[in-house]
Amino acid sequence: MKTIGFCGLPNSGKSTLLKLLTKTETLIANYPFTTISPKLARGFFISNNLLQLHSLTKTPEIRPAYLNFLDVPGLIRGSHKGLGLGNEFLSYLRQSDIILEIIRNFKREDVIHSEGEVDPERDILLIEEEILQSEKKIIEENLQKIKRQPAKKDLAEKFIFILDNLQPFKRFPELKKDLKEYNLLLTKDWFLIFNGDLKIDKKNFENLCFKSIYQLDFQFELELQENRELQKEYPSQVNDLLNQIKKDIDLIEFFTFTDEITQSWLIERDNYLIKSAELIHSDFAKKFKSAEVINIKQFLIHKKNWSELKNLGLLKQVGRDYCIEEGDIIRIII
Ligand SMILES: Nc1nc2c(ncn2[C@@H]2O[C@H](COP(=O)(O)OP(=O)(O)OP(=O)(O)O)[C@@H](O)[C@H]2O)c(=O)[nH]1
Ligand SMILES: [Mg+2]
Repeated sequence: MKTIGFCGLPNSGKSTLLKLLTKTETLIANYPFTTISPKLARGFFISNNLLQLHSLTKTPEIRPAYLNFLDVPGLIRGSHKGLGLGNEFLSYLRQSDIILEIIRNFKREDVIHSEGEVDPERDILLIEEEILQSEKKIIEENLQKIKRQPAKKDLAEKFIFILDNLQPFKRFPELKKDLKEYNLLLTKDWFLIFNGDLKIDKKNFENLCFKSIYQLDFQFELELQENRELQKEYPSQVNDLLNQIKKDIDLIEFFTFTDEITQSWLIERDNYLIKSAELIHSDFAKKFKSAEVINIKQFLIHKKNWSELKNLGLLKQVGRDYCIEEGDIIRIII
């Protein structure tokens, strides 16, 4: 499952977002470096489709798909040189598949900003500078190690290409596969979220390196989660955010159900059915014979059980290289 790592300055709201998305208890406080070790938690993705499907299957258990979120200590000026919890922080972040940069966009006197005033643009530049310096160091060290190995010539060329083209907000997603074992932050997909209620024009940040830019008032959402009265007036935007992230990282949702469990899954778009079989159970992939598929839209229209749908010829019989579509309900035959 994909892991989304949070990158941001201290007190930008990383742990607050983790709590919002994953509903796990975590230490949130108005002083820098509240978080001193990484924390991984699951953000469950409870879609309307899953709930509607469950209302028909009525299984005792419902198990939603999830994304992993990784909260890490804050980054500060000089992190790449090891200041604060710098190096550690960056190595944790490298373990994530995707980076979500969190930028403070709220004023609060009692919450210290490590740079003084609230200034999103300055913070984005600062984080970028730290990331660039840190990546440069890692690439140079690795290049040094492999320089005299003729077998690693290709790899060395790739490192040199990055060093030659290094500039703020430049990313190298095309090298992600070739440099996989190095887990470089510069080959990952980056997303940005502004936390708070101050006015901001997202358009000003569109041409940097972020695949999508979001905005949410974390503190307000947290209060909303705990206050039923407030919920009547203001619908929460947390689920919308999860949905948007899912879409932007190009995942699709599919479903399975047995007599016991109704379950949703997230998988990368354009994947073969056999990949989903692996995800569900490694045995399913090994013993795979064929599969029956119906899209949830049709399932909700007909409201019939599986064998009735089969008799009516509404189930598609597919093989291992069927390409899974958003909303497919799948039954694997082994
Ligand atoms: N007003 C306001 N306060 C917020 C918001 N988000 C977070 N805070 C407050 O800011 C403080 C820091 O939030 P955290 O989530 O702990 O920040 P962090 O980025 O995890 O900080 P470190 O772990 O120190 O790196 C807490 O007191 C939060 O209540 C917001 O949207 N608005
Ligand atoms: Mg924290």
